Amino acid sequence: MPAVHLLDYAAGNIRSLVNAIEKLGWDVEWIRSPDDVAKADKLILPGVGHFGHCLTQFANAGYVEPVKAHIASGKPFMGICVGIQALFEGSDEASAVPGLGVARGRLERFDNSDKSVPHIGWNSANTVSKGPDAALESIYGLRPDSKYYYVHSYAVPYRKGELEKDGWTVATAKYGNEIFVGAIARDNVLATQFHPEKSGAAGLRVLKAFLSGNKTSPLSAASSAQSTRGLTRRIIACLDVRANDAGDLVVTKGDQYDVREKSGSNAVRNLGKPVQKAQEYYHQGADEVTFLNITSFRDTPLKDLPMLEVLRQTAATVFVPLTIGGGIRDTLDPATGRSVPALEVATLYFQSGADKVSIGSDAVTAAEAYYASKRTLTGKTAIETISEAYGAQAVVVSIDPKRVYVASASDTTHATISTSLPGPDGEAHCWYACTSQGGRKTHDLSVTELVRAVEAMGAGEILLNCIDRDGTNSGFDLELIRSVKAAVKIPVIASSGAGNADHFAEVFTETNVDAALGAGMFHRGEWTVKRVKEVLGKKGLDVRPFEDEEI
Ligand code: 1PR
Repeated sequence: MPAVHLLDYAAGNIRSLVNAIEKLGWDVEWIRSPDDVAKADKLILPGVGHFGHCLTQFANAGYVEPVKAHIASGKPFMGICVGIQALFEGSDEASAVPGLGVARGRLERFDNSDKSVPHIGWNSANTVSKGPDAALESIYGLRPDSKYYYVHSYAVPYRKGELEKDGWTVATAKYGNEIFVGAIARDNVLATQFHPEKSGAAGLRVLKAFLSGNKTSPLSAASSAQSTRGLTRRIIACLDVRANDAGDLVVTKGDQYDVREKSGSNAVRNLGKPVQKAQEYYHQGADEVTFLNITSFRDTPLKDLPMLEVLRQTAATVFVPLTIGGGIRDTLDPATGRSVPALEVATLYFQSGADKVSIGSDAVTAAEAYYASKRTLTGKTAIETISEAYGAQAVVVSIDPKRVYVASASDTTHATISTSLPGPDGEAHCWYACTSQGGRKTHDLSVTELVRAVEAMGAGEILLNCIDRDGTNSGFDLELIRSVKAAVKIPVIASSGAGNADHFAEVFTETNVDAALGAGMFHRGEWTVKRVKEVLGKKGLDVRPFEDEEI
């Protein structure tokens, strides 16, 4: 098998990149010291997380000159995410840390006054160039009508002509009103701000073009039509997973968190095998897949080796972002009695192929401690340690709120909303209480307090469930979603209650939520992700175009 060299300088979680390269039939060889760089023919510089941490590690390990020499030698070079950022002169994320200066420009933080930051999701990489005979060509397989997966808070603002003046071909994307650099290419260099390894067929095509040295290829007139240049509406398929009574891991789904059959057997509802289901949703066009290991609050996930295997098999075949939740907290290894920090548990998940981890119960405990200590950040919580090590984009907080009705706002110390869905006794006000342990324990902490605390701790995204709506097929709780969106700047995923495509359309038009998630309607085969997206497209909502070609 041909080989590509990957530079290993401890820059976050790159398991997904290795999976994608192997899927394309290439071997990965690691560069673990500066002397190894000269051995590489094709070199990839990955990197996830914080510019300052990555570039400092990179420089301290002695890679700056050997990598510059590789680029200058004309041998193929690809930078991904922090790998493209490294090529520029610097970043506002760590102003004192220099980049390699191969390309002119600096990274700036996205303006969050009108949109969520980080920028997470599927966006464009628009570029069309003309070949020698004026025919349209795609650069490294990039197509203007495709969408690619981005996750970052800093980007190089696009200023027309500046990079082009130095010979770069530039692919751009638009977030809100900001146009930024999505990818650049010149001679032997290709670099992408998006993650090709997590961008489905469109991304694998780019990676393959780099690996096989196909810098340009003909572009059909249809593919050269620029898609709407913004972020698309993200649809996430969620798999609640647990062991059934026979001990096998199954995808399950209940209503209001009760996953047992209501009649007869009282068995755990079995809706399929986790890996197979995840693959199905990937091929239907799901923008992300989330696994929630719903009983791991009882046991440590260190005992859950089958779950890690599920993740491994899924990550080797599913090339969109994978999130895993359940049991991410400081824990005890039952085999040795050793205490294992949450960061280590998360690392186990990342090494098995997760791109993000989702923290539930532990976030509630951490938020309570945060308020009890007058908003002190200890740096020791699961959210803080994982966010510090892997970047905020890798930390999702999953919330399981429940409505608490009150007759009047003065009946509680919590901030209430006036609701259009009155309570059982006609109560016109409510607040949302956080729960933990799969809804078993209710806390005197409101969902808005929780999200503000976890945003301060460094969470990158909120997965907003709703116990009242879970499994009801009655649509998302728009009032809950609006109140959480108003409280934080990080992206929010709406969850619980989706029963048809119109519910997705409703949540995207009636709120400014960033993504929406469905479970039961997909598991029961009532809807495919593809059909949901078709309906959204017809309603004028921008979704990622369906691409399922074998690469
Ligand atoms: O607390 O860190 O160990 O994480 C446990 C995780 O498991 C939490 O994210 C929690 O939300 C989840 N969980 C625990 N018990 C259940 C249960 O159902 N008994 N599932 C559970 C949460 C909610 C969503 C569901 C949506 C959409 N399920 O995952 O998929 O409600 O469903 P729908 O579209 O069918 O309405 P920790």
